[in-house]
Amino acid sequence: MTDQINELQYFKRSADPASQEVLKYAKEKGYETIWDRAEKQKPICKFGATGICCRNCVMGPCRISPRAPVGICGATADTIVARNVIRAIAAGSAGHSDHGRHLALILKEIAEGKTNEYGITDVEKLKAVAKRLGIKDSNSINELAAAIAKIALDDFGSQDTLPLKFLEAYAPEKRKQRWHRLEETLAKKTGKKMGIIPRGIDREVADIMHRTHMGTDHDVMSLLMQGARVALADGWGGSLIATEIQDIIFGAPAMIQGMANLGVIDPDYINIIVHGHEPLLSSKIVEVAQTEEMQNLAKSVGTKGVAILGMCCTGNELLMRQGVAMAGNVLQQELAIITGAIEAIVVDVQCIYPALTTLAKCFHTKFISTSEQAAFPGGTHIQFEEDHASEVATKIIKMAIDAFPKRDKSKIYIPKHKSKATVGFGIEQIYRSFSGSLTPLLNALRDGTIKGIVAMMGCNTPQIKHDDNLTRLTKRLLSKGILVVGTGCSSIAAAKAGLMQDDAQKFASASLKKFCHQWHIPPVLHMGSCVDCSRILLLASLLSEHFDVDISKLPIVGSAPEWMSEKAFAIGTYFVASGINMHIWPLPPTTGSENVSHILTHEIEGLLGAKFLAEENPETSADLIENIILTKRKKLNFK
Ligand code: SF4
Ligand code: MSK
Repeated sequence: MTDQINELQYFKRSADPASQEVLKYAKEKGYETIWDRAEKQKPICKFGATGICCRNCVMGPCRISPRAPVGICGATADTIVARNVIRAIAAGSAGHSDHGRHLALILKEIAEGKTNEYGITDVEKLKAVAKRLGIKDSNSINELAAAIAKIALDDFGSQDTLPLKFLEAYAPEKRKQRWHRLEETLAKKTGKKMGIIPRGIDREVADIMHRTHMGTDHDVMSLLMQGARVALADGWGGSLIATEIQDIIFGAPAMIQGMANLGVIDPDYINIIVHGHEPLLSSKIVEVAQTEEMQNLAKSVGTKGVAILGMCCTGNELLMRQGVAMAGNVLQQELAIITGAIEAIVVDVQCIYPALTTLAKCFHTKFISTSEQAAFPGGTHIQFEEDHASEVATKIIKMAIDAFPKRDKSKIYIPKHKSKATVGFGIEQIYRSFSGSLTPLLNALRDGTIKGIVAMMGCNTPQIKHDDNLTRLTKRLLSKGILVVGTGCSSIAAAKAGLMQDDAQKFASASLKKFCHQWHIPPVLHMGSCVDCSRILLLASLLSEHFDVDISKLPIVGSAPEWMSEKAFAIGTYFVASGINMHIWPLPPTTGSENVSHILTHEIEGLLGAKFLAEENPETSADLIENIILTKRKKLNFK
């Protein structure tokens, strides 16, 4: 009986069978996971959860309660909640955008001939980006690359009142006009300048740190508009720059077959997991691991070779370009180590649990951090220098091979589960899939073959049964004839659940199934990593131009039903600010202010044409999303 109850615990923690198995095994062996730590944090602090705790100066911390309805300085719950939420959006935007900056700097080095480690793989994409940015055509690839890098880097440092050049070049005209009109309306109505069009990526992040400093901006609308502005600097700036330059350097994704889930771990190999967000080092590790020298070295210790496996968005970058097998999404990082067959987990930045260093010590696994920006006490740090990328990659692979003899066979526990996935649907591949034109997709949307599009994104959190909301919501949407596109950990959940293979058409409505069958696409399209939510903006932008309507009129909705990171909230905010309604769960820490909650879920729609909606139950969420889509279709006179 007790065993049965224990078993139920694992079903409650994750919907993914591979994770359930390893969770059960972890409990038996006494390995602590994020779910155990989440239990220890209960009950959750209601001040933090509702956003009414302020630590912006040391007169506090202040907490809002019936006894103390304002902070020591007089800041209200509205101010405190709005300040906290835009600081979170700024942090998320900074994370994505800094990723973009690294790529822009590398592109500059490539253009100047200062690195032999990276080059331009996709000349066609380079030319397309240059054209889009209005760069004069040139026969010199390096000149084009230099000009793109300069515009990107200028967008980071710009102090201008003019919009970012990337946003100017990529955002649809109707949306830009709406932003301009909003700025004018707010100025007229309030007598105060409130900008939403980003001027410089770094400037908008710094602006938030400044205006949320004690005693500065206390007006909710003023604060939230700046939150929308920094998010737009992320979506149409930093993230877009990351996506476009990664495509130039590593190649725009093309349809490719991959595998996902813990079952991809093969004990016959030296297994190295690459985890985090940036592809600069991880792609080099893949490249070096394939050399005869490394494979032979791995064979010399009695294995079949070296295998590189992905985790989270670093994994997504490699999966969609090179078909590198994906070990799992964010909640599975500890579970991968617990399989006992991982020689090294190599991390760059973001979404990496510091608990991994302690867990890795229970095994022979080397935890290796590599970024100047991310240190992990208890781990091994090998500094990544772009100029010595091959050398660093070689050192890491050798360290993993050296760890292998210490692998304890009795500790190996690998679940069998893994699923095939067809991935790599960047915009270029979407065109390719429809024989070079968007017309089939446009017609399908118009005649109701496809009712609408949902952009599924975001993370997992132990507060919600792992992958459950994501997969149930996705299946329900497919059954309603709604095409799903995905990024980040949400797309890994779909891949693991088999929703990115032909067979998944069985979950789709008859018309969506026929459409997918006709064009040989799965009903859930993998569009990449978290920064690649910018690809979703571009898809929306293309549809808006083709249908000649603002993005807010399109039957497109975003959803992050298991989100946890500040970056996910930044994405949700730039979706809303770009005119895409955004479904989220869990609730963000905004419920401590009725005013802020009302603006985000109601009033903002009148200003930007979209809003946030929060719902936990995936089936109810699907109904709400469908209703939004049907309303949009009606207004567009679609069948
Ligand atoms: Fe308290 Fe105001 Fe300081 Fe915040 S800024 S901690 S509300 S005194
Ligand atoms: S990795 S931000 S947990 S999607 Fe992009 Fe996953 Fe969320 Fe990190």
